[in-house]
Amino acid sequence: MKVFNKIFLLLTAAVLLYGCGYSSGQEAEVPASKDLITVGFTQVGAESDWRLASSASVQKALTVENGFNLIFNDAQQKQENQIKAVREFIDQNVDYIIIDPITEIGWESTLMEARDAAIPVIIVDRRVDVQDPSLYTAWIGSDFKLEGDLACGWLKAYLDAKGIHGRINIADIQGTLDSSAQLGRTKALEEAEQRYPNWHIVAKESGEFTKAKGFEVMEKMLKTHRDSINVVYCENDNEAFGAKEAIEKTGKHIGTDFEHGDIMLISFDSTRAGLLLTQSGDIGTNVECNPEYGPKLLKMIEALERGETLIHDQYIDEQIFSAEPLVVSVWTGSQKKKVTLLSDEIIKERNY
Ligand code: GZL
Repeated sequence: MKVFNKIFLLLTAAVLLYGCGYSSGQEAEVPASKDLITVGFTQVGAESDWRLASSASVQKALTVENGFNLIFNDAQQKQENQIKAVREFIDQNVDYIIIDPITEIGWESTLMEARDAAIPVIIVDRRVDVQDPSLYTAWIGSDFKLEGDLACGWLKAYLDAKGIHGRINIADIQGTLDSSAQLGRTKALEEAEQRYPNWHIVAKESGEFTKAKGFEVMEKMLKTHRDSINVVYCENDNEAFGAKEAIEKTGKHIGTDFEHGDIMLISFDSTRAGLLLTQSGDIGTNVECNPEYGPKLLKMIEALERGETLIHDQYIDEQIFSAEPLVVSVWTGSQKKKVTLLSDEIIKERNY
């Protein structure tokens, strides 16, 4: 713990205690001046249900009770805000910096500044694209290309099982451009289009991982492509919620009966609301993107405090969900993954 932090914390505790009305003479439990680990965390923003769950997971884990002083920064989906926050963390001489990078590029100099200040950096969820990976101590996140391969593998298996071999027109509502999640999920769809001659991506635009933008982009796509869209590949649930509203506004039906003009949604994140739409059949398949990083980050920092070395890159485990019994497993081109058939219990357990 840096001296600055100790003084800062004791002053903060004193202000908080006074402000919390401990003037009643009640001996307050001043947080033991135990050596709290100060962590600066710059989060992408609050753009989606997934993001809110990711923030809650970290805030629930890195608590004073667990020995942490968490400084949380919401970058509001602007990389310049994240870079500014990292520099402030460095000025405050925090013990660790955690970054969930909005986009992969543009991190070299900021990470060098943290290294020069001898502050370990952990990258979480999305990735940074830097020449020298030793600029950060560890990364833990999702395999976004695999997520996309799972979604495309499921669609292929479903179409085959239904005997649908004709032209399939796909609209891709992408995530935040240049984010790892968008890059991986889009790449998987583009590769699938190359692999399957009857698949055609007829529209592609960023819905910025939000419901509002998803609605706007879907409306525009429907105006341009009218009845020719069969599948909408939504790169997260909030976009799917917006797309569903836009489709239903035109009077079109969401489902898998393409011959009669149905439009099928595919989505990512597997939030509770997303899984409910998957259970109802509005979303054909929903690929999980696990936001529960808090406990893992806590363990990683505790290991570093013990002087241990971390595995540099760790993937977080994720599933693929559907309510469609026709597809029991998916071949992604490199691995076979069992499809989790949705149940009320699974949805009840989903807390975000
Ligand atoms: C993926 C994460 C994405 C989610 C979106 O790990 O970065 O960002 O899929 C979120 O919901 O906005």
